[in-house]
Amino acid sequence: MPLLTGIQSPEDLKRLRRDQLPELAQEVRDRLIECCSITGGHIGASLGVVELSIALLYEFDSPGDKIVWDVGHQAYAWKLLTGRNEVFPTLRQRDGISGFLKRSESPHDQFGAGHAGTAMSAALGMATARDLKGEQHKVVAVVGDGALTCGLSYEGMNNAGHSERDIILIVNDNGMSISPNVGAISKMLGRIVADPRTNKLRERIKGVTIALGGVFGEGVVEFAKNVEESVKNLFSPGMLFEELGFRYFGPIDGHDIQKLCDTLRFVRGMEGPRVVHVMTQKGKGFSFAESNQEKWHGLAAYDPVTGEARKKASGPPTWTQVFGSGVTALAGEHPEMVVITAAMPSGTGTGVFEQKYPERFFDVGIAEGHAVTFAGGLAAQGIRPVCAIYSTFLQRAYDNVIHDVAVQHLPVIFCMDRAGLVGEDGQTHMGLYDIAYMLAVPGMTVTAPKDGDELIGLLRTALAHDGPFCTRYPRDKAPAELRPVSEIEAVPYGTWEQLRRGKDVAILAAGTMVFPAAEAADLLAADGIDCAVINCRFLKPMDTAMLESLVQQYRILVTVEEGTIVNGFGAYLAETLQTTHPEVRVVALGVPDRVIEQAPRAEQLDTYGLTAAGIARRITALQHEESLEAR
Ligand SMILES: Cc1ncc(C[n+]2csc(CCOP(=O)(O)OP(=O)(O)O)c2C)c(N)n1
Repeated sequence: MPLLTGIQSPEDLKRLRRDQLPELAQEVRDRLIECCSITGGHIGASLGVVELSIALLYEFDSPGDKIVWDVGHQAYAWKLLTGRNEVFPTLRQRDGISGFLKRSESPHDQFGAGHAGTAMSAALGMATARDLKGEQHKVVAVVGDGALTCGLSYEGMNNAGHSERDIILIVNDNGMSISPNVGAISKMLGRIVADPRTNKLRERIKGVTIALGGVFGEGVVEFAKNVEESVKNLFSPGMLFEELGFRYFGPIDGHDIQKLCDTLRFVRGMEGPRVVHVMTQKGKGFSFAESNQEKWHGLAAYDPVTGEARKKASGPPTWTQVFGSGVTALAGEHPEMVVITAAMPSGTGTGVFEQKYPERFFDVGIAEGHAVTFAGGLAAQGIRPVCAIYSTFLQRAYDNVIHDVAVQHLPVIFCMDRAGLVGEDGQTHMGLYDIAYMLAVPGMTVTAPKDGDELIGLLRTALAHDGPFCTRYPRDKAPAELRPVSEIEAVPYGTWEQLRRGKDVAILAAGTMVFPAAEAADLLAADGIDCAVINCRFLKPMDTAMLESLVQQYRILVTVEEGTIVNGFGAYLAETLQTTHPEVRVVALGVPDRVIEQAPRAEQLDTYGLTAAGIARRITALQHEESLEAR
């Protein structure tokens, strides 16, 4: 790869001749395909923006000019070309480079990202800072058409348009979110591209305006410009953007590197808010990724020759699969139930439900806040919505959860996938905060199943419950053999389950920590420490009867949860007991209060002591401490 290996920084890239850029693009693609075949990752999105990444670096001066990518999953080519080619094989590995954008990783990663929809707002913040400081540089936000389903993107555009600030929005339009993109904006973008007449007409009108200027002077030009505007608006693809105050350029073939360079150079030379609409193909240049764009959005390690996964799925189903098939089975018994996803039908396992009940399935786009309020509206009219949203993305909708659901005591069911440690996706995607944020919501029932059957049982409980209800499960296999859904009963509301009796310590475990806690008790028994183990499947409300009996028997209650230790289940229990039973000590085990780095999930669980051995170690140390104190 003679060209790519010579590029340590954008300066090296700029030294290439323009006619060498297609060759560089091919080398970048080859490198992406080769490296991701070992590490896995978001290959499809990144293959789609190879030319765009090169052109941006060729025509702008990063990092002086600020290029702000939205989400960051499509920035792998960007990484290769901004000094990270050599370390690229460490992508998504422990201590390796991030699969998203990280300011600490490179001065070219202007704004940390992982969640969609932030680029426009962050870029406007940077453009405003530039103007306040009297600096001169360009600011560019690169936003996918999927991210244009985020309300936040429009909040930023609304603020930027008509501001007269020098800011460029590049819309990377590949017609896809993770799944095919949804909604009116997506349809509008599709219409723009589908109609070549609009482009020709625009060009002609522009030509006439310029020609009139030459002949008749300023007044007529003004008039002609107004005519241009209104005729353009009649036919124009970019009407929405232009109404928002952006000058619209496009659509442009995002794989034609010469055209991209020409356009970016032209647009760079202008001022004010402007948008460049770039058409790309997800997975470009890799046949498997081109033909199944949803699967190749992001995936585990694969064989680059056959496109097959290197590691075949085996063993029990994932929690996601259990949820997807369970919720589909339950829908037969509950005609009033609907399912909502925010652009994640495959990720949340709800694609199966969509196939069976298309009219009861709603993909609302990357719009978690809207998803929740939409669910509130449905629930207010007697429909039973199930919102399937990753723990990390539901953070976006916290006010909607409180204001639009909980305050009105509406029976919306939140199913939070990827709750807990998420492995290689890293910092931005950790599902570590939902226990804390959901416990704080008045009237919210907060639950966590220990296995697949219990997840179905809790869904049954949720459907029978009059009020907001949430449950959580991780990015992992679901333990236990699954019984047929029809045989699984509802979990009695607000109850815990005592799995083991013991005289020394009671371990109160939540969700994924129940089985490790039970195994820890076995390990501890061999060392003469006798532990009770409680499955606290209801974190709120707690099983007060069982809790009362526990505090009569134990001086130490050890809670274990796969979530931040700050304001988690342990903290909630400690607060509950501090006045009624000050003699009882609550020791909370969980994830420490820090940003958690990428690594395989099993390693992360081990690092934070959330394994049988880790729990046993902590309890042994605790017993030792207690016996020293007692002396
Ligand atoms: C707030 C939020 N919700 C969901 C996601 C999951 N997600 C990652 S990429 C993506 C699709 C983004 O589509 P687009 O912006 O068009 O980029 P593309 O992948 O097509 O390049 C989604 C839904 C996310 N990153 N952030």
